Amino acid sequence: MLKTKLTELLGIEYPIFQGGMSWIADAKLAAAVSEGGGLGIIAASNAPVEVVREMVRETKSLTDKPFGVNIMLMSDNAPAVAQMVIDEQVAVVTTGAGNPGKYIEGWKAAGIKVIPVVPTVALARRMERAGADAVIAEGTEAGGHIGELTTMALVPQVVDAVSVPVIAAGGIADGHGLAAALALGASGVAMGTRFVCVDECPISDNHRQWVINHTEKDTVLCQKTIGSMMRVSKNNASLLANEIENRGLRTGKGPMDILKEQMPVITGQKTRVAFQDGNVDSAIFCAGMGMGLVHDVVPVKVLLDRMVKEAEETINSIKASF
Ligand code: TUI
Repeated sequence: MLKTKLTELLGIEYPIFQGGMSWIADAKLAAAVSEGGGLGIIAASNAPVEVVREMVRETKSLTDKPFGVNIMLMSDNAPAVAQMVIDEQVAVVTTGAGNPGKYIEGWKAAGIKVIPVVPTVALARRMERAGADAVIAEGTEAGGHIGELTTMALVPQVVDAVSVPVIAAGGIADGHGLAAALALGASGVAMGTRFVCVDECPISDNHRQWVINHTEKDTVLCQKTIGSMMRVSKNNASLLANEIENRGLRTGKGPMDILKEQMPVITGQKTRVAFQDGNVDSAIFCAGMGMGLVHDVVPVKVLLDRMVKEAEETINSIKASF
């Protein structure tokens, strides 16, 4: 039994969130995570609002447990999705890639639990003041759009700065990571890369095998110099994107021109197709530094139970050493 401020706040069994992974986090994955005792999350990503609404309704048909919707604030769909989660009475909203301040009052009035991702202590403080129920402190080890601070440095400083529950993210993929996050004062964890390798993840086996076959050294930063740093898997596509970026910088191009030239390589549409056709070198894929901890594809329930058991064993063995 693992009870934290987070399990109490949301009425969930395990303090484990599935991240809002673009093109991956659909109704079936989110429902499986919530049914398994964690918090499943649908990624709104860049999808049309009606597609996201359908995912919400499908998730409700698959589980009675709470689940969340992740809103990517840089997406054009963000205002419409922000209203849709109110209309559909979604239990939890998480946000990424921006400041959700202007939406928080409306979500709170609708009884939604609001949990923004924060890459800094300052934003954590601002989000608490704006009414956030918890924050996800995401370190630079995470896949996708990231900040500069490591999970180890960020999480305890956010814990000290706010009184709402803190969820640790970035580089966490097993029970040791969960135990470590709790030791840092977090009330739970969020994971993306680990949830790629579960039976319920709706992408090709090729891609899952790529994650299993690669390690902590197989991620790379993209778009660092043009203001939108992302951690992605090191493959032909990300190496090409970085070549374009480096050449652009050498020849004095501005960020917008570099981005325009990179677009055919980095576009989300390519990633979406590649997740289905299994061509793992044809597009960029978000991946976190915890990749070397992922060794198998298992049902979500097996992953969650195993992780919590490993965290308990880890904590007990540390206790026994005193
Ligand atoms: O959002 C993520 N990870 C993501 S979003 C994404 S889609 C994308 N595609 C291309 C470029 C950028 C994104 C892929 N991965 N994680 C949560 C996260 N949020 N990480 C960092 C932040 C963040 C950054 C700045 C949150 C708030 C913020 O606020 C700035 C401000 O306005 O104060």
